[in-house]
Amino acid sequence: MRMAIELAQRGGGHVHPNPQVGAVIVKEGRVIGKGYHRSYGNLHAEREALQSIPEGENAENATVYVTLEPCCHHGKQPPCTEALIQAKVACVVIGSRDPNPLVSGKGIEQLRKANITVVEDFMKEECDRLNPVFFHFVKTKRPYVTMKFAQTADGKIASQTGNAKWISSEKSRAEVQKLRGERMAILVGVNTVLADDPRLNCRYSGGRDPVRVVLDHMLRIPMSSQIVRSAWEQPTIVVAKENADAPGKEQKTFGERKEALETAGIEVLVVPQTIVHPEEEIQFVLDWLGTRNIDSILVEGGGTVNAAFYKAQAVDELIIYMAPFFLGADGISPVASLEINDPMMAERMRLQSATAMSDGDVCIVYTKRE
Ligand code: AOF
Ligand code: ZN
Repeated sequence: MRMAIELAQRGGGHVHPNPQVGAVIVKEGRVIGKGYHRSYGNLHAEREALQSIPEGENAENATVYVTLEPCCHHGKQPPCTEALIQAKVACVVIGSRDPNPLVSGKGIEQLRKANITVVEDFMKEECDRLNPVFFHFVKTKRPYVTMKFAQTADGKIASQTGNAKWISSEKSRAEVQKLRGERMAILVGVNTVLADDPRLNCRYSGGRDPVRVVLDHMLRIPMSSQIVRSAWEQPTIVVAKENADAPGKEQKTFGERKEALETAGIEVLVVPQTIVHPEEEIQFVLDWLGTRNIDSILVEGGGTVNAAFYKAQAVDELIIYMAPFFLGADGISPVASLEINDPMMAERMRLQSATAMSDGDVCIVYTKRE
């Protein structure tokens, strides 16, 4: 199964929105076939493994280790259960269950009906870790939320002047670019756009640019910002609030600003007035993104947005790059006010990994406790 997991990982970044899956076929104590799901729409792991068996050998009476319950439906590919039954394997050892309602449990049932021994939940936790986004999205129809920030060892993301450059090391920053390519969308608040004028693309070779989502109640995003200027090349959604009106010098009405953004290639989602709390709004936006088949988002703050996501209990994964220096009490915190008086009341996350990066940085990954 460990070998199957390693194989599955090779599909990372290529199979989305399908899961990463690996399969290994063992007969008389020898591995005779190996396969993994290589790219979206292509052969599933089980058929890849069956096809890899050398001539003169076959899978009759073999044991198949597969990281995910074999599918039993016709999608872009024919059912894997059929291939396994036809090959006359004796036993199938499964890691994760497939939450896809078209499969869930039915794949196992079909194999058992064909007198194949099925072992379930084998190294389930390790296998589940291959596909957090897939599992989450199939079950909830909402994107898997990864929040990420780079902070100092005393928990600050910028100096008091707002300078957030050069907190984390080069290697840490390269990892973030890679992550942007792996998530379908990236979300920030308009204050981040006003402060940094980011492009929010993926500058990792081979990675694709995420859809950009900007939370911007009053449509304050400047027409001259990099995001607006590149909206035709990289899909962009601006989330506004019904009847929110902008202060300031700009004389244009909300409707006029909305139209100008739409003309520039931006989709404007207007949150209805009936939604009052920021937490409710987060849930509304996540539901809406889900209907657009956006299965994953990377939340890159700032503090107000981070606080709203945390309060809404909408953070599925938290990635912190911690750098080995202080900025002190006058530095800026990654999360705006949460009004938590009793630490016992705060939602605690589960440590998944802590990895040493370069130049003294540590990458910490937390996941939501279910
Ligand atoms: C497997 N092995 O390698 C994968 C599976 O459209 P299709 O035919 O590619 O089907 C996609 C669904 O099949 C996917 O949502 C998941 O339930 C299952 N993926 N199953 O047995 C694989 N990639
Ligand atoms: Zn399949």
